[in-house]
Amino acid sequence: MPTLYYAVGACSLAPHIVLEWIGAPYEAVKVQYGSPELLAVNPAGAVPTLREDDGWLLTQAGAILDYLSHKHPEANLSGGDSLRQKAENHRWSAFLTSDMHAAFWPVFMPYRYTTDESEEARAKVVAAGHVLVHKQFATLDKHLEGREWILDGKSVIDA
Ligand SMILES: N[C@@H](CCC(=O)N[C@@H](CS)C(=O)NCC(=O)O)C(=O)O
Repeated sequence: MPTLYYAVGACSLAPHIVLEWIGAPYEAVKVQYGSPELLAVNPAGAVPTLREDDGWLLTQAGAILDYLSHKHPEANLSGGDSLRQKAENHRWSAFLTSDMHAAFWPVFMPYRYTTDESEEARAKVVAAGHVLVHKQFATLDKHLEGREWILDGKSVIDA
């Protein structure tokens, strides 16, 4: 049974949703960022991290989502197997796990983006983050116009 290491309000929600969609047994372990328990399975101290029964560990949300969709083809969550459908999967996975995800960091962790500890400096970093987040959602909104799912049918990318 796979184990998903997750944190509340984090991007680990995506593989968590996919594990629920798949419906096969799994264990969810709630962790704190950078805790010894998490560092033991992921040197970055970050979630999501997936552990298989034999001890094999997989990090990076995009890789975990791709792995789960191929491990459970019966769930039909890959977004299609043609060359272009796979390319679209990679495109949106990269967009969401890099462009979109990174846009949120200045909003949630502004102290990582300035050495100025004043409230004013941090507020400016948060404001810059909001601009980035709006930009990324505008790209996603435009793509979703007239579509129900990001790829061809419900897929791990929607999670
Ligand atoms: N590129 C990684 C990023 C993972 C990541 O940064 N996750 C956040 C939660 S949304 C985290 O655990 N952060 C802990 C930290 O930065 O200390 C992925 O896509 O899985």
